[in-house]
Amino acid sequence: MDLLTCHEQMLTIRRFEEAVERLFREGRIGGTAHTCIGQEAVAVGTAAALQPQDAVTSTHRGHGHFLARGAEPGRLMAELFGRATGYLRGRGGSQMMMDASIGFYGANGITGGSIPFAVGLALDAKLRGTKRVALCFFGDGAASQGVFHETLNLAALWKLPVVFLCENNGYAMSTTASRSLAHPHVADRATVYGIASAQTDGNDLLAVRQTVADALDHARCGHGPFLLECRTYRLSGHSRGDPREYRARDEETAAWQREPIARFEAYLLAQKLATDADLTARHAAAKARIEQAIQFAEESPLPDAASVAQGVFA
Ligand SMILES: Cc1ncc(C[n+]2csc(CCOP(=O)(O)OP(=O)(O)O)c2C)c(N)n1
Ligand SMILES: [Mg+2]
Repeated sequence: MDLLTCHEQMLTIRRFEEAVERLFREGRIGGTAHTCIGQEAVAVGTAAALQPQDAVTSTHRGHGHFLARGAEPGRLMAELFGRATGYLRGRGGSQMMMDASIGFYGANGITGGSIPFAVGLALDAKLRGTKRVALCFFGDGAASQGVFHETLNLAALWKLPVVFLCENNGYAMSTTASRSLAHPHVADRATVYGIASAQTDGNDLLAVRQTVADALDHARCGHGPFLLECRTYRLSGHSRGDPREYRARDEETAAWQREPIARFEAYLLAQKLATDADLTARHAAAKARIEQAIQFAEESPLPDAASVAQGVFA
């Protein structure tokens, strides 16, 4: 993925997430969703480093992961609207979305729930002798779930090709990472399992892309799992309608100064890869893409009532 495509993808994600928050406020979509405003560089930097055959598992906050991996905004929006054209024909919504054909093995509403899926995918890759690496996203909150330790242990023991990518956005719902992590660096937990690890600035797209590429290479070459911590900030509320009473507006204002898109744009301008006029046009194009996605979703049919039992295995 070239640098301008990375920029385009980050803008698509930002505008998508802003639209999702607005559509909830307006009562046009139901259920719930967790947006990733401020975390776009983690999703896109990672996608830029992945190879097409690689497998990704995601979290409850996965729209950015999915879009960066190649999901169509219209079909994802249609899923949130519960329409038949959505990725899961409108049955899954935000926390179930998946498309294995683009190597995206699902979001997950269970905190830490997708970590063992990635280990299963990595075991499959190892047994079949493919060059696939599985990468799982999870949060700082999920890092203290028991399943994280159980799977790290097995993955290390079996030397599986898996990258554990902790998106440390500083919060698990209203709890700050400083109140839930005994030691501030999740990456250091790799030591007890004897696996490789790194930390990087998750708001720096180029740093994420490079560190993820190194982690993937490590796993692909047979050196076993890699634990990578990307430090970022969740500018969004936890989920829709979160009044964010647990943190000061000053903290958010300071975090907005470090947000990844403006930061990457400063780089593009400094490197003369884009002009101010280019950036303005790119912002307008991203807005139009998301408006089209909403229109596609709203004009799509609801699932046919006769299909209600399809995909029900109970
Ligand atoms: C097993 C389980 N426990 C609790 C919850 C409720 N819950 C939903 S999101 C969340 C916080 C997760 O925090 P983190 O892993 O840091 O991800 P983030 O929301 O910051 O992206 C919690 C506790 C859940 N969904 N599943
Ligand atoms: Mg978190």
